[in-house]
Amino acid sequence: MNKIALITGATAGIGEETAMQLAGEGYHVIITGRRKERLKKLAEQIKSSCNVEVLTLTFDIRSRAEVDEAIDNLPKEWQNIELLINNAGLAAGLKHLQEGDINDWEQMIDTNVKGLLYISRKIMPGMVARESGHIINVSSIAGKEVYEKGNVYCATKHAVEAITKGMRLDLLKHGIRVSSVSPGLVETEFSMVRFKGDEERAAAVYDGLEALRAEDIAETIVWIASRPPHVNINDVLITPTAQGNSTTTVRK
Ligand code: NDP
Ligand code: 8X3
Repeated sequence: MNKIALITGATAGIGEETAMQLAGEGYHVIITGRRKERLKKLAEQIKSSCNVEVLTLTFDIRSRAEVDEAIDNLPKEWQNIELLINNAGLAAGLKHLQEGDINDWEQMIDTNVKGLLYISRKIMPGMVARESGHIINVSSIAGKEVYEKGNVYCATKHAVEAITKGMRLDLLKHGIRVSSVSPGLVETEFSMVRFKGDEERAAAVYDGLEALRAEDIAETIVWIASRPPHVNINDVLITPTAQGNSTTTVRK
């Protein structure tokens, strides 16, 4: 029987590629995000190339009510989610704390921390009841290091690291695996979002080095998910070869 995976933030970048690769591995996929048209397009793409079912759920993960409604109304055949990929997230702005935009801070905390918790809280009880499941959180090198002006984004990813460890301990006795993947620079829409559509500034982030691609992270997620049941990959830190750390050591 095909397993079910739910991927948050599947309208772009790492989440979109992960949904495609998991579908390629035979998972029925629930793809989520705010942009309905993109979800529809991805669903069509997956259905045309993989013999799996796809369900789209459009919601803003910052809204507890929207998350609850989406998960509470899952059709019966979609309720046994085996794999949860907590990927939806963003960086908004890059400023010294003393000049930071508080709306940006709230957006990052609400999405990267509270949103991840909202959806996990809805899905974990089913996994516990079935004594089966795997949660993979997309953290970041920013969850391990702090770089100048990265302050609040780094704080949210440090929180993801703590939540991942907490989940692992709390779910241990139920046989549920909890992992995280922590990427360095990946060329997605991430920097366009961070710099609010400033294409030049976004492109400059990846200029002169070969960044990771969404595929690289998706492959890692698929690998983590496909280990034998007695193996839990706790964390994979993955950077471009040209990136030493998340601060200034980028070889160009
Ligand atoms: P993208 O901007 O390409 O994709 C982000 C995804 O998150 C989109 O599908 C977006 O969907 C979704 N999302 C954002 N806000 C919300 C929201 N409020 N509600 C629901 N979905 C939301 O970025 P990436 O693919 O790069 O990022 C994916 C994850 O990887 C993030 O958690 C990011 O922090 C992390 N990461 C990225 C790195 C990078 O260098 N790119 C490095 C390390 C970690 P929509 O807008 O349709 O709602
Ligand atoms: C994204 C990686 O280093 O640009 O999480 O913050 S970084």
